[in-house]
Amino acid sequence: MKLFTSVHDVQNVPALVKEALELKNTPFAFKELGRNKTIGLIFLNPSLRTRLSTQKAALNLGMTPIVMNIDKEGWALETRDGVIMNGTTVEHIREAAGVMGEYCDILGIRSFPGLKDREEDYSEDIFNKFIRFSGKPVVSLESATRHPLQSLADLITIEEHKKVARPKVVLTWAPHVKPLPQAVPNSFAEWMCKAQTEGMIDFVITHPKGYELAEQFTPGAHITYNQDEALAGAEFIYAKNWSSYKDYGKILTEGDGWMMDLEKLKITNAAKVMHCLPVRRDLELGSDILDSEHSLVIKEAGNRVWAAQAVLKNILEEL
Ligand code: SN0
Repeated sequence: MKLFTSVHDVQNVPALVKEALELKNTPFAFKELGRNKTIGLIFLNPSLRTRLSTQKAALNLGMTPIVMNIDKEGWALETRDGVIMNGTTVEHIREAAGVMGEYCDILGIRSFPGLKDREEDYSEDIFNKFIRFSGKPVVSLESATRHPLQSLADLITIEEHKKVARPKVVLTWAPHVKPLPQAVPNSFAEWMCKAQTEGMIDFVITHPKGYELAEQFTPGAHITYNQDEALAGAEFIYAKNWSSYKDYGKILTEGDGWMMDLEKLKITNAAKVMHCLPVRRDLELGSDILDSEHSLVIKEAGNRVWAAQAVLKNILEEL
């Protein structure tokens, strides 16, 4: 693997899931693989799980992780080309990424969308510039449109906890007070659609009208505005808020009645409930679920280590 920005960078998804679960059993089996190799983890936005789990994955493989919150600690970054830098930005991404490539063997980048200009966000301009100007393998730690390490951890978690051969997995929109990116649901949908074609799961998406995801992320998914229809008989529920893609970056409804709670689980097949975290209790997801046996959120976050470790192992093997 030379790049990890989406499910399309993975040749064999079931094999990668299996490899991650094997690493979970033998975390230090490849501790020589990353010796004398450096990974730079560059954050333009906040992080808890991604930052800690990717550092831990790198350490398990014998790598040296170096971390920078470039939004707070770095020079103000210019990402546009062809501008005279006589304003507030101090350093161009061409030099910044180039220098990072000198120090690191692998780079991880986190960069959220602006949620103002859809074309700009969906062009993944910042990400593509880091890839181009660093000249090193880049791992997405969440980009404007995707969060593939999260989605891989989600699939690992489903594989680990499933009680039937082909569970029904439901992505359900959740209420929120802030407009959030589509990155997590886009990416989850893309990975689950792939898992569906591999025969691992059946996949359903439910959301209020106006919250349709970009079609490129949902090939073969069953999509319904009727949440009850989606929840009926489900084995895994993935709750997540996102802002509108059509009416870009907007909140269209307060989402009354869309929050998952224990009552809503009655029509499922004793579903396990997932969320990428951070979660706003009793706004996005009921605390009655979060504090119950139905919740997988902590185990899911734990699996972020094995997702990152499987990806880094594959990249290290091709360095
Ligand atoms: C991010 C998102 O993409 O939805 C990161 C998820 C891993 N979540 C947030 O920004 C939550 C912000 C909030 O105020 O709840």
